[in-house]
Amino acid sequence: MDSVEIEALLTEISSFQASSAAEVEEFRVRFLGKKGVLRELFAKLKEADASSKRELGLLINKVKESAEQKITALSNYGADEDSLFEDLDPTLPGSTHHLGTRHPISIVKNRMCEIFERIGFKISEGPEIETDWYNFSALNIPEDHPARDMQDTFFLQTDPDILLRTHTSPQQIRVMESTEPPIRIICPGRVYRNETISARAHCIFHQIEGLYIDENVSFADLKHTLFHFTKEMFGEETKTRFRPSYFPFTEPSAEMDISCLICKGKGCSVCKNSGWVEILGCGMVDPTVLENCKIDSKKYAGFAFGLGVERPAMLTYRINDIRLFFENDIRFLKQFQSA
Ligand code: 2NM
Repeated sequence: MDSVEIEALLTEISSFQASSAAEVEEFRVRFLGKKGVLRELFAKLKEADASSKRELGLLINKVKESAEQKITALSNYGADEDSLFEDLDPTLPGSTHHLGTRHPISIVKNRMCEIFERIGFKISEGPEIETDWYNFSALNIPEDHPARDMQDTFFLQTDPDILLRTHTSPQQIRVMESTEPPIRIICPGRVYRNETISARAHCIFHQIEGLYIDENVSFADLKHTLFHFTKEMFGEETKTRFRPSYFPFTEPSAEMDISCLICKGKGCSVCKNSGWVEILGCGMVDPTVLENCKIDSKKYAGFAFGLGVERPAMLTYRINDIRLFFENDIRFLKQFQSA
């Protein structure tokens, strides 16, 4: 017996394949059986020269291990196959896959975006961490405006030029800076305000803001666009009204109310008995803002609007506490089964 013969056995073992349990058994008997190859090898080892005993012993052990491993591998495979057929009941119903649910804020945000996309607006998303210029200065918000207060905005402590955006309009500034009109965009996203958290207010919420810039854009275009949105979003029978308002970045400015979805305008606790619910702010983009973005305000005009996602979502799904949106309680989330 020499190491060449043993190497040949090792090759035989590693290349062995079986197509039935009987063949595996035959292999087992050949190598590990009472009169098997290994018995024989160990017997011969006793007679080997003292000088080569150690080396041969190691090789024979290797043969034993690889034969055992091969049998384990093949018999596992065989057993799996057998039990697969034994245990399989083809009359059982198939296993169902549990689908996740979309977050109600995403459902409502997507519906809002889709309404505007259908009339030619493109979606544009930007960073949540912004600079003073994009969030405030470019939007004509003065140095002493209360929104710039530490109480209202989250600033980076070591650099007050860096902040969490308080609206998505900074993205509209970026687009205006880099795009020649016409511009028709919707900017959805998460925004941050340093509010005391309650059932009605949270320090995180979601907004979509719209912007339309071209030659001869008028307030009538703004109203028609928002009327169309309201009817698509809340139903054909929903009424709208405009109230004059003020924003530093638009002139003139307005807020838009819709007839209360809960009481259909009759008066209830949600609309505080007024029959109306405020849903958005809007106006004609102030020429100062256009010029800040190097857009010629003599040639171009535009309208803009901003609306929150949480309030319409609360009205749609009859949710009375805004905090539910941010707790990720599975019992809340799994109620929003959608395709
Ligand atoms: C609002 C209300 C009114 C607005 C203005 C702009 C921009 F970038 F064009 F100046 N974006 N969004 C705007 C106008 C937002 O939210 C209540």
